[in-house]
Amino acid sequence: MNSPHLRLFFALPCPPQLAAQIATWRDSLGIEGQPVMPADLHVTLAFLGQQPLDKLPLLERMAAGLQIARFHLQLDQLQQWHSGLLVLTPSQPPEALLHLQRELQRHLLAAGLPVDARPFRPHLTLLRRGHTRIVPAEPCFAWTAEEWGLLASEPRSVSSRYRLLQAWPLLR
Ligand code: 2AM
Repeated sequence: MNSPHLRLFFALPCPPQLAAQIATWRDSLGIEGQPVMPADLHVTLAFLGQQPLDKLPLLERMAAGLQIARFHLQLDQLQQWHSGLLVLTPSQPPEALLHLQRELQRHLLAAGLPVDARPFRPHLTLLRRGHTRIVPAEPCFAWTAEEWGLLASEPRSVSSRYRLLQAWPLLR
């Protein structure tokens, strides 16, 4: 019998107050598509795909061992990517964010877990299957990243929802 699996990824979950502001702004743009719910807004650090539940203790131990300083993230660009993905990105990703992603990737590789070979392009997905030419916009969302976490992506009738399994603080 197959063991139970979860579709896992590490991410920076967007703080609720900022997520509400971003979602209100996104909705005001009037772009058709499948909006990501405010509670699901995040920046992915590493996507692991389907993993057996018994990998969770290893992943949690690995994450708990990473000591990374908190950082400020300025989401200041609105971009349209492949297949109607509308995203917010930082024009200047902070070094601590890049460091966190690199360290995570290094530990995942060492543990024989899958890593994405493509360059890291930090982004927060606002909308999927968007129908628009890009609208002129000058977003300016300041985010102090104080924690990161392991999330499970769970299929729902319309789109996936994301469940935070565990979070780890970024250091002061
Ligand atoms: P996206 O926002 O650009 O779609 C959960 O699916 C999160 O993991 C999403 O933020 C998604 O990015 C990201 N992700 C990265 N690689 C993925 C992949 N191969 N399949 C699905 N999601 C992926």
